[in-house]
Amino acid sequence: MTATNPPVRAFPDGFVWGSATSSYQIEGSVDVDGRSPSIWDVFSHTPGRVVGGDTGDVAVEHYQRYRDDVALMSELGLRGYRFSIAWSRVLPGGTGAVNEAGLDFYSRLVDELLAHNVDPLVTLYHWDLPQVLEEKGGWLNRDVAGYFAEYAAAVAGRLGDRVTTFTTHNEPWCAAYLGYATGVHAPGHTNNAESLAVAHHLNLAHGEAVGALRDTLPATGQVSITLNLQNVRPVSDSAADVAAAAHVERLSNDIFLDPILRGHYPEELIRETSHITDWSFVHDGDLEQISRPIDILGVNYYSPALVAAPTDDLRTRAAAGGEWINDPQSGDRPSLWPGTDLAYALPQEGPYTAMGWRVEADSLRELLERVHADYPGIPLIVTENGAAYDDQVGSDGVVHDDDRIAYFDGHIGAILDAVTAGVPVTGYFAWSLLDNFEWAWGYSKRFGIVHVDFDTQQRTPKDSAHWYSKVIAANGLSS
Ligand code: IFM
Repeated sequence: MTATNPPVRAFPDGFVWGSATSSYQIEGSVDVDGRSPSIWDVFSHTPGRVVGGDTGDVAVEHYQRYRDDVALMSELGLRGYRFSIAWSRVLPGGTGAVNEAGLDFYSRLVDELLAHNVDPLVTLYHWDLPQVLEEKGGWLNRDVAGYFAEYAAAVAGRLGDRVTTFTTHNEPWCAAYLGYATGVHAPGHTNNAESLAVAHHLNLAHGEAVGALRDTLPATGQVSITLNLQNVRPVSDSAADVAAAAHVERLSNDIFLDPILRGHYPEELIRETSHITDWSFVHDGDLEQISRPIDILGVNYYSPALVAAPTDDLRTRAAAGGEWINDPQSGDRPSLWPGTDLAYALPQEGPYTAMGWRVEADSLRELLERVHADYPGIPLIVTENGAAYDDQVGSDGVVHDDDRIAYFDGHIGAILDAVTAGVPVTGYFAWSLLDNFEWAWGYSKRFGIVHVDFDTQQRTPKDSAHWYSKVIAANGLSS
């Protein structure tokens, strides 16, 4: 009798398997080769902002160790690597003179990736605005949109001969709401009206950058944006709960999707937030800029959201600080969103990751199918998905992270279900390649498929990395 391999639930040929990181979370070397500080340098150095007082000063030394990190990607068989560029390395003044030494680093990184047959995907903005621009008003200053386009052109001019896919923003939701409403991210403002203006200026910056990228890139260049879309569900099918979920959906998803893919903001959203802002930050012509066509939409997904209409009981609990419309990025800390008077996010049942986020893989299928139904015609790519767990290094020196493997297995299976149902998903990027600086959580949360000893900087692939290698090699899951 001959042994047969177990059948594989295969993905379409050409499906891209990769992993993702971002500049401030991994690079370190914050004051070399002309880099100027970003808002995250300032924020992380402000006492009380980051757990343990952690900063990205050293991070995981990727700036120095990038060659070894690329070799590791190659050993694991990754076909794609999604990374972000630090704006303040390229334009230390935020605008104006280009710092060639900063661009050189990314050029070397791209060459190294290509030499190892790993396809680079560049994200231009993963939250590290140059501090000099914060001093000019940051994302509240609409001129920053133009500076962003200038920066996009500089990067595309240097890397566009070798990089095909450029993403403007990563998760503008976080930059707007966590940065300006809840204040748990840089620059730490807590002003609801500001967060909506910032969401618009981020959209505008995206649109202006799309124009700059199209002008600079060869015709084969692909332009995208990555959104952390929320799969929002009402807690019951009562009209009030359904309306509350629809409100959160508009505030979380449609505020980006509609202007970018349909050329307008939802009228209900403007009405529902009229007690906060008059939306006068939207100028004539902005929506034409914002809705310039893109080639692909990046979707980041971690956990579903459960929403209820306000009740006296919820109001009381929220007033006690426990039950704001919370954001899935800030774990169990209460947070405030514009329009909290219309809907509340409820705690959900487990299982949970170490972030306190509910694990529910099928919710990703649901989300992908819904986005495709609502916005047909644009291919999707899952640019982040993954889980933090309280990893323990075993006596053999390795992390046996079965919980993370189960998370990936479930979510990759959910993507395959969506693909089978006809959703055009072209790739998957595990978050994250390396344990790294998890923003306000510092180094206390580990998302990597590769363990990093933060004292020695030693990298050790976890079991999930080896498992993922097999998925890549098989182009699918063993059933
Ligand atoms: O680490 C972050 C990443 O920077 C953006 N998306 C979510 C991840 C986990 O919180």
